[in-house]
Amino acid sequence: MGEFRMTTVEEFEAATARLLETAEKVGADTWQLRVKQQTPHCKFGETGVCCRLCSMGPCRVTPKAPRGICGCDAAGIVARNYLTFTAGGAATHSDHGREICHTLHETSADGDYKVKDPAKLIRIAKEWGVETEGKDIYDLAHEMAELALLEYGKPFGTQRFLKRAPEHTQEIWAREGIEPRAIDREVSQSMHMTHMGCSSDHKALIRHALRAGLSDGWGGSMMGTEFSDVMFGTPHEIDTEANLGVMEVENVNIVVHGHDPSLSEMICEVADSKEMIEKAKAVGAKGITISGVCCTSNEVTMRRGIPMAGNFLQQENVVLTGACEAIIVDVQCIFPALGPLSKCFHTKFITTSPIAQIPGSEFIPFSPETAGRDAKKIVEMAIENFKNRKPELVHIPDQKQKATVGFSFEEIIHKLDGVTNSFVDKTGTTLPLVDCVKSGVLRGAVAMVGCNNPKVRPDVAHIGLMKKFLENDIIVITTGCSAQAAAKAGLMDKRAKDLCGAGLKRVCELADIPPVLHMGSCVDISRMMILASEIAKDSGWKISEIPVLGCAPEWMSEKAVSIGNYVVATGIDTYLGVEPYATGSKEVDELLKGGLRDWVEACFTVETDIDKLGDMMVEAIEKKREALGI
Ligand code: MSK
Repeated sequence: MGEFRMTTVEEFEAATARLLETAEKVGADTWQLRVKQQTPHCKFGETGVCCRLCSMGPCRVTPKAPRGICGCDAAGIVARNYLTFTAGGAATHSDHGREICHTLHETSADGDYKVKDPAKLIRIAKEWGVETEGKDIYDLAHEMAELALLEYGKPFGTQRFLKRAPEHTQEIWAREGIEPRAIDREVSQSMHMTHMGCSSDHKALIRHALRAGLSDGWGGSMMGTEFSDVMFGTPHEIDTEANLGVMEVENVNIVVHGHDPSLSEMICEVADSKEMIEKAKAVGAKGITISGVCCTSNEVTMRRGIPMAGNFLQQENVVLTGACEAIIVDVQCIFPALGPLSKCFHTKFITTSPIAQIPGSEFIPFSPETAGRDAKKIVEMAIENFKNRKPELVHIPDQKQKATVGFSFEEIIHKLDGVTNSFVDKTGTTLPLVDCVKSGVLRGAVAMVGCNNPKVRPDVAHIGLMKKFLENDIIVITTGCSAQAAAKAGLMDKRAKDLCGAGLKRVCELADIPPVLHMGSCVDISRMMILASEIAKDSGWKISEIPVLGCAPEWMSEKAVSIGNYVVATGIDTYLGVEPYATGSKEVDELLKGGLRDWVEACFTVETDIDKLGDMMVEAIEKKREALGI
């Protein structure tokens, strides 16, 4: 297997420093420079007390001026801002889910999009009470797509997937009045509540933030994940690599970035064709390398083993290599900076969605109806661009790690079945895992998610915390840019088991898994909700009693706040390394960091000292064990 060595954050930084020299040479602007220009940040904004919801203001609340012109106090202003932030995230994730449902509606036996996991489609159809017997799989796919789309705007009832949660959790949601109804309704009501002259009661606003978040996690995101699996395949264990060294100097390099797999799946299909490889050879390249950034990368790595070039704060680095023929983006987390930056190189910056149109890009609208043709056009543009490289600017850092990925909920269960005989005699459940936790072989689990944020030294929090958890026999499941940080460091290499305590190391050996399990993209945090629910049902514990915690140490986006809300509302204590803009109101701050426990049995903890955050989490897991008497 060879000797294993982690890549350190210092080594990441040295690679970035070398790329920044190229940036300086070509006069490119980078986020490192812009952070300096934007620091210090506005304190009113940072604490959430700036209100610009009407044109009487903007009002900024201070001890001397404790109310806005309309009379709203700090608690009302902070809570309104928190709710609009959440609604932005819920809308974004859910709209991604909606696009997936539309793509499902386009599937056909001879079309660009097919049903790759019919068993999963049938399983969900039965769960939703849809007759499946004797139905053509594509008729069923279209029927399910229509039903799924109705989840966005149905006039009555609540989200269909809520029934997947344990009864106790469903009772809490009903008791607290936070069961999400139609997804668009929860987002729309958020905007209505925060409009001038509507809600200023901070408790009502935060309560609705939980509901809007739940419409994302148990609605839009869950449909995004489930129907992506139906079309593109449910992920199973697969080997890949991570970090900028996955780009290959002699190949045409195409980088996919964003979130929606509909486009990237098609790009991968086309780029893999004999025709395109021949074309690449005709322009002097050896072949085509597709790699990814952010969650589009996670989607295609989970299902195809496509290598991960990097996470959020590395998106400029892929262009700075001078070896990126095209960076193709769909939606979300795309720096507008890629426009001017790509102009300093030969890189084609291609936007494809009307939702994310960016100056300095070439806009090639992509739609599920013409997917194959659109993807071909884009790949051909990248190939043609190979000859325009400026060799003097080419430098790909020699840095990459092996990673084993593809741990969907189904794959985790499959892996557990492999060790069933060692623990308990029950296949197809989470019981082997529960048994490990009960016996103390595993102390618990942490769901690590979220972005990078320049407020935290990039990747340091993700990797440092993961290492601490592994040493303490706490298994890590992860998604999003956190997953990519782990992969770049080497923590998804099975040999990383040697970094674990004796118990976790044994579990990794028996189950043949790495200690950090890649569960997918940001919408795939819904997989984590399903896992937590199944553990609760199998163990008889409430979700809030399981020694499992959520953690987003470097989060930055509205989506992350929406996620935080639904993870907490599902009963999982969640730890953040960056403050949400809520410290300007003692009432809101205390509600988020404590009061929520009375509503949903969990709350947020924020600690910007990452070492301390890790210690608090290890202690919290031990406390949960103690409370369970295990
Ligand atoms: S991509 S939301 S920076 S995790 Fe999902 Fe990464 Fe955060 Fe975007």
